[in-house]
Amino acid sequence: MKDRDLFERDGYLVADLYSEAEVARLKTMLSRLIDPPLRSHPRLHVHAASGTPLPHLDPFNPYAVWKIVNTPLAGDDWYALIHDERVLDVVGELLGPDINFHMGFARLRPSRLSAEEGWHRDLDTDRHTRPELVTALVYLDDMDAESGATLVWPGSHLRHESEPAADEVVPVRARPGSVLFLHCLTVHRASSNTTDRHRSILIHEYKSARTVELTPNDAAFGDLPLRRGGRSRPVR
Ligand SMILES: O=C(O)CCC(=O)C(=O)O
Repeated sequence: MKDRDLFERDGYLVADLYSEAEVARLKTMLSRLIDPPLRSHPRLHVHAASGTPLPHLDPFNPYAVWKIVNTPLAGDDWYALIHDERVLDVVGELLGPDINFHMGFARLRPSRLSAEEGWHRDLDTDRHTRPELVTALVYLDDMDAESGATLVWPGSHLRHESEPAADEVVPVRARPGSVLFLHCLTVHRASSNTTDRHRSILIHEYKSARTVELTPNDAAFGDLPLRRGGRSRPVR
């Protein structure tokens, strides 16, 4: 089945896009933001649960950072990441040739941190005139049911209900470097990390150029044009 058909049926799609070496580089970039938490830019928000390092709990993430908002502002390498052609090719297949950026952030789940966020659709918070947004979640760690896999309700982008029954939920099992492409109407949630292993996800939201935002937010690169007519805008 073609990517687009799968996406239209299930409301999500998983693709292995980043190599082991690329994931190692992304983790180094992430480590520079969180250890210690970077406070160099007023619109790059690094949310840490601890003011002092607790390396015995999570050596990769000693300050228990759980969210970073506006990651594309963190440096040129972070900005380049939102232009990744492999990601844009998939997004283009799902949304069409004219693509804008919406926002970028990271969700980290230090070991033993429970997930507070409930079932939701991204369009509920990122309100737009048309449901033409796709969220790309780049997994940097092995994800399984115990380490805080993202839980999705397949097909829920075509339904009105907002919570699945237990047997309708699928945990997204992914390897480091996998990318989950999620329709903005697909019901999903994070789950708790009950292991000793750290788990991080970089999250980039893309949208078609014709959907218009209804809830203004302070996303650093909201509405940045990325592709027109299927061609990327050059970054110099
Ligand atoms: O952390 C996850 O697994 C999912 C993140 C999520 O649901 C979101 O940021 O909207």
